[in-house]
Amino acid sequence: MSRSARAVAPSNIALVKYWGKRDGRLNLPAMGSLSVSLRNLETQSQVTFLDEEGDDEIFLDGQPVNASGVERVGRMLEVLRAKTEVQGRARIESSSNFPVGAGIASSASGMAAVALAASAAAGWKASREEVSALARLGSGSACRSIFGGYVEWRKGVAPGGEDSHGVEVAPYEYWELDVLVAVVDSGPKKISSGKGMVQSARTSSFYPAWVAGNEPDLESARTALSNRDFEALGQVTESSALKMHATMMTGSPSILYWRPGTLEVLEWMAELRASGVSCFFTMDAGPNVKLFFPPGESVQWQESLKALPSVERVILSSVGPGGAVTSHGV
Ligand code: 2P0
Repeated sequence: MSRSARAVAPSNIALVKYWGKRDGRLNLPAMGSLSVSLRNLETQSQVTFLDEEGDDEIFLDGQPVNASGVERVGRMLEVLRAKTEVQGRARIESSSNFPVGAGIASSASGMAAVALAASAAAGWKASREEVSALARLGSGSACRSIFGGYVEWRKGVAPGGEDSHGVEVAPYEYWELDVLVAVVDSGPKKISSGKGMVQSARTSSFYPAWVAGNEPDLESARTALSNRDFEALGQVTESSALKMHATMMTGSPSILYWRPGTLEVLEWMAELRASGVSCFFTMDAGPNVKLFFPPGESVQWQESLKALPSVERVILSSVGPGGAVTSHGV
């Protein structure tokens, strides 16, 4: 008797970033992070456990996933097979509604959707925190996409990672900030986040300062969030993104994810802010820029952002809900 379930999970963008691991196999972070889940940027996943032996089959947007994807999903399935009765091979079909591998946290939403659907299909009676820790095995930042709104991923201390999972610190309704994603390059990135962060930790002389600044940044972000202080949240968010990119750039070999379009968008935003508009930016391990605005205030800037020569497209988003199982059957 095959069992299947379907789930959806959002992408997320960190305000206070994760960049460095204390355990690569379990994706245990060297620091905490705080993100928002993004509306309109999501992955749907259908997971079926079949009554037959054999290799798992994993597709993303109709194409078989690469070896790294198979290995990462395999880590989650191995845990589920150990915790439940389910034994047969899995068939997984996912689809995302945004560019994959371009620094819009596609692995976060993809792995979170698989973790939710696979847990439900396997009949695992788990808390959302346990599903979040499972998603972390697929991709570190995926543990945050299980939840909606403002999500903190605590570093944790347990060697097995049981306490290293997402925690919803405020629901999206608390402060529904607008987000414009300026896509300046939708191609896949040349170096994965996983490899990049190992390289930064090993070789950047900035890395110790980056780690030391994490707890003060988290504290500033928590305070800004509890006061709904847009400017203070913007300051810590931009600082965390720039320190992370400085750490990447100063490793050996240097990693530079930025493209000319990245700077074009940053300059556009600086001019907007100089004219009195409230906004701030962040970026992930990629060239695309995410711009934050107070609730309901982004749409009027969408067209002029889209008109920049290097902007391929603009995605309208906001702080939104978390992942969910959408159907469940035998
Ligand atoms: C973050 N990023 O906090 C940071 C900021 C990218 C830049 O987490 O190896 O796909 O699976 O743990 O989570 C992207 O890295 O890396 C990421 P793994 P992951 O959102």
